[in-house]
Parts: sequence; C-alpha cells; structure tokens
Amino acid sequence: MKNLEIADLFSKIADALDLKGGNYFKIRAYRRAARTIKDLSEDIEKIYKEGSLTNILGIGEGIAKKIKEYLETGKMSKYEKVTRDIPESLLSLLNIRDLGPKTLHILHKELGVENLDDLKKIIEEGSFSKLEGLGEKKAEKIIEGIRVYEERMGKEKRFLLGEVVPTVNEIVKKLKNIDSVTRVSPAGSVRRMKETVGDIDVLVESNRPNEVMELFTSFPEVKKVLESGETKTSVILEGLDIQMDLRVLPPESYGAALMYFTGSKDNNVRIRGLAQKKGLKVNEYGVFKNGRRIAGKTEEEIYKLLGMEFIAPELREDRGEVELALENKLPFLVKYDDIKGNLHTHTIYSDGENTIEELASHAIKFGYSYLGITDHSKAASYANGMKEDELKKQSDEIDYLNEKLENLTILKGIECDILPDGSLDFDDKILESLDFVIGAIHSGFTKNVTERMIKALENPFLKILAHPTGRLISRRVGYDVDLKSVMAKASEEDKILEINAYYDRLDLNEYNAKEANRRGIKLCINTDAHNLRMFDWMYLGVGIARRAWLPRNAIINTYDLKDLIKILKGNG
Ligand code: DGT
Ligand code: CA
Ligand code: CA
Repeated sequence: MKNLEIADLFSKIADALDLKGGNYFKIRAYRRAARTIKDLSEDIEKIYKEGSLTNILGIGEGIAKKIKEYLETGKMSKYEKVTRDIPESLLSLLNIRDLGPKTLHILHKELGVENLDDLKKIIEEGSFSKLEGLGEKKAEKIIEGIRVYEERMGKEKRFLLGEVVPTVNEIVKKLKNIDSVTRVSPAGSVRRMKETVGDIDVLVESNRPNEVMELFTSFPEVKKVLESGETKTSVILEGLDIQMDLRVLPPESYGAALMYFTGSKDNNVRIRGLAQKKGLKVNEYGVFKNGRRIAGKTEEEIYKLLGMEFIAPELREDRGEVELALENKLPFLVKYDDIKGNLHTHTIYSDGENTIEELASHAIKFGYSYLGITDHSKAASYANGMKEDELKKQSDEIDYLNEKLENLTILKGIECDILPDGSLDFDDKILESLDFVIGAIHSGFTKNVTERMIKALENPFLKILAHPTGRLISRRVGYDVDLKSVMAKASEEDKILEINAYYDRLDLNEYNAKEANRRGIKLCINTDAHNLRMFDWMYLGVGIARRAWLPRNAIINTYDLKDLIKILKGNG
C-alpha cells in the first residue's frame, strides 16, 4: 500500500508551506489530507482505480490530482516544487516541540539556521533570545524540545506499536493464504505488545521455505530486500521504512523458534538457565535431552516439559514471571475480548469526526454493551469544546438514541477541562446531571499540575482522570506531575485512572498502571477515539494492561453495565 508514503508527502508539503508562511487554509487542507490518508483502512491505489478518491472526506479535486500523479509517475511535482529550496535538515527541525514554522522561518532568514547544529549554536551564543518575540523562556523550551527530539532520533529509531500493527496484520493474513503455510505468528516485541518496536519479526511454519520467501519478497508491502535465505529473509517495508525479519520453520521446531524469537532476550536467558538445571538444553530448534529433541512443536509443550505454566507473551520480560510460572502463580490477565465498552470518545459535538449514532453502531459492531460519549468542555476552545446548551442538546439526542437502541446503552459523559486553579470547567449542577465525568488537563502543562489534579479529584462528580501523565510517546515527556501524590489521592477518593489507548499516548504506561493496581486503584481502558477507526486502538490499551499484570476486575470497562454504573456513581 502506498497510503503512508502519500500521507507523508502531503504532510511534508504542509510543513514546507508552513515554513514559507504559506496560505493557512491550503496548509490545513494538506494536513487534513495527510491524516485522512494515513488513517484509511483501504489501499488508496484501489480507491483511485475505482475512481472514487474524491468520495473520501477531506480529499478534493486538487489533492486527488496529486495522488493520481504520484500513483502513475512515482513523483509529486508539488512536493518537489515546494521543497526545492528548503534543506531536508531544516524541515526536520519542525519535529522539535515548541519550534513552530513561524519561528523557524525567522531563524532561517535572520540567522541562517539550516540544521540542528546551527540551531544549538545560536541558542548557546544567545543570538536566539535576542531576536524579537523570542527571549530566554522560549529558548529554554526549545532546549527541552531538542532534548526530547534527540532522545528519539539519536537512538536507533523505534516505531509506535499502533503504527506498525495494521501492517503486521495485513502481512500475516497474506502469509496465511499461502498454500504450504500452516501456522503464522508475529514474534519479538510486536507479539509482546511493547509500546515501541525496533523491527517486526514474523514466523511461518512451512515445509517449502523457498516458495514462501519468494512469494513474500514480491508482496507490494516490501520495498527492499536486505537479505534472503532459506530460513530468514529481512526486508524494509514501504511507508514506515521499518525492517521486517521473516523466518520459516519446519513443524518440529516452530514452537521453540516462536518462543525464542518472541523473547525477550532476558526472558530467554532465564528460561535457558532454568532448563540447564533440569539437565535440558533449550534453543530455537527445540528442547534437547542428551542431544535428542524432546519438544519443540508448540510453546505449550515446552512450558509443560519445563514444569511451568504457559507465560503470556506480554509478560515475558524477566520481571519475575518465570519464577511465578514455576509455582503456577501467574496473574490471571485481562483478555482482549473482556472489554465491554469504550468510555472516552468524541463526536462532532466537539472535535470528533462522527455523529453519536455512527459511534453507537460502530460500538455495536465491536460487541460492546455500552458506549460513553465524552466531548470536550467549553474551555477546550481549540477542540471546539461544548457550551452548556450544546451539552443539553447532546443529552437529548442520547436519550432519543437510547430509546431506539436495543443492544447498547449510551452513557452521558464529558471530558471536562481541569482549569488552571484546579476547578472543573462546568458547574457541579451540570456535572451531576451526567452519568460520569472524565477530568483532563489540556492547558498550562507546566503550572501546578499536581495540585490541580489533586483538587480536581476532590470534586465528587469527577470519576475518571484522563491521560494522567500527558506524555506523547513520540513528542512530549508529559506534564510536570508528581504521579505518586496523584495516585495517593485517587486511591483515597476512590477515583479511576485512565489507560488512554490513543496510539501515541498509552497513558498510563505499563509501569504506572501496575503501580496504580498495586495501590488498589481501578483503571479504565479508553481509546479517546475521534473517529470510528480509532476504536481499533482498544487492543493497545489492553496490551498495556496485560504488560502491567492486570487482572480483569482491575479494569472497570470489563464490568457489566449494572456494575459499571455502580462504580461510576460512586457506590460500587
Ligand atoms: P525490538 O525489535 O528492539 O523491539 O525488540 P525484540 O525483542 O523484538 O528484539 P529483536 O528483534 O532483536 O529479536 C527478537 C527476539 O529474538 C528477542 O526478543 C529475543 C531473541 N533474541 C535475539 N537476540 C538474542 C540473543 O542474543 N540471545 C537470546 N537469548 N535471544 C535473542
Ligand atoms: Ca523485533
Ligand atoms: Ca528482529
């Protein structure tokens, strides 16, 4: 699929125009097109061939023409034109937080900044803060932005799990369709559901490895073949430019290889050591006793032979799971299909793309029994937050839909801003009329975040605290918050903390979620969906919960509606 490539081009066009001080509406149109295309579940080339590009919301004639050009010629002249006089090293500086196109434009024009070294130099020399409208404070922010940026770029590049999984699923599906292929599974960090992954590992069981490798390397997702042999082929995939290692195994060692290549490395070392004590040798080919293979077909038989419980891939990090498995004492983890509803979603009442009714039918497709609608409150003006009268209108609409719907209950919620003084954006009277309130910090990230959260948690109507650390995995370290104090308060007040499953947030992360559970705080896994497709991200949140060793009853949106309401109303 060329979706990601094309989205990337539009996003770069927007950046370049932005840097040049181009037309705001045009820039916005390119950004919107980039996002839409990135989010498409269908192959854009297929849509193009059907002649229905312009049926996609956010893609007009102009954009469609550029897509056509790229698909037919492999080039987009608009992109070449707008980026011709901008060095790539300059454009990439826009990834630094707090360094917007306007500032960068000035830095480029006035001080000749062309790359990261130039930028660091002018900040150190002080010529940055002397420029009009910038100053010391801005310089400090950008220094912090550079730190985060370097941390991300400096190390070996890692990818967000949520960006990678749709492609993995697509490829796994195609591999399964090959005649000689009997089993397929992701391995490595993808299978362990780690929040970022370095590359994609996939295992295939087949007796005809050459045929599998040949077919695989001709998949359209494959951009470049790095090496191809009978047991292992490494390629670079289109779009993300991520490496994928495919390994083909015969049936007798598929389980052993799956276990080995799922890792983690530390977990492997622990298991191998354990086996040694029992006089066994474990490697990627099987379990051996006196040089004879005694297991290897499945992971299950290997664990059994080693005298331990099956360890879920999400737990295999050598954090004590091996020892517990030996004693049959692993936690009973929440399952991916335990989820009964999504409680943090946005509609066209604020900054979502769909109507309540559309979200409701989508929730039904997921087999959910409830759906919480939580649009933004009025202070979130950048997100088209709702005024009181809009909230009322929404409430009437939900009543009407609930009359009609048979298998789903829509709950009236709100994502209410926690204001700079820690109070909530709506009066208690209004909050009381809702089924539940999610509190969230969206502004003033540097100001007294801990105190504000603690005060907000004292409000009797606030039940769930959204994305408690405010981090964005690829862009932002998060609020300056003392999470321990917030957790202490949440525990005291019987509040719920969110595991926000938005692919770039995953907040709380696995460590914090585990700590919350240790303190007896209940959690709620929400997708923060702004469109239908984003409902898919629920599995990312469940992955975090499983990596945090959480059982089902720690997660409130695994409960039946009746029990959920008891919890939300504070008497559960
Ligand atoms: P990543 O790709 O950085 O997100 O992390 P992984 O865990 O997917 O690591 P990767 O792709 O280098 O290797 C896949 C698995 O193969 C890894 O989880 C465990 C196994 N493995 C790789 N190298 C070694 C090794 O030197 N010793 C052992 N015991 N296992 C290894
Ligand atoms: Ca890997
Ligand atoms: Ca690998």
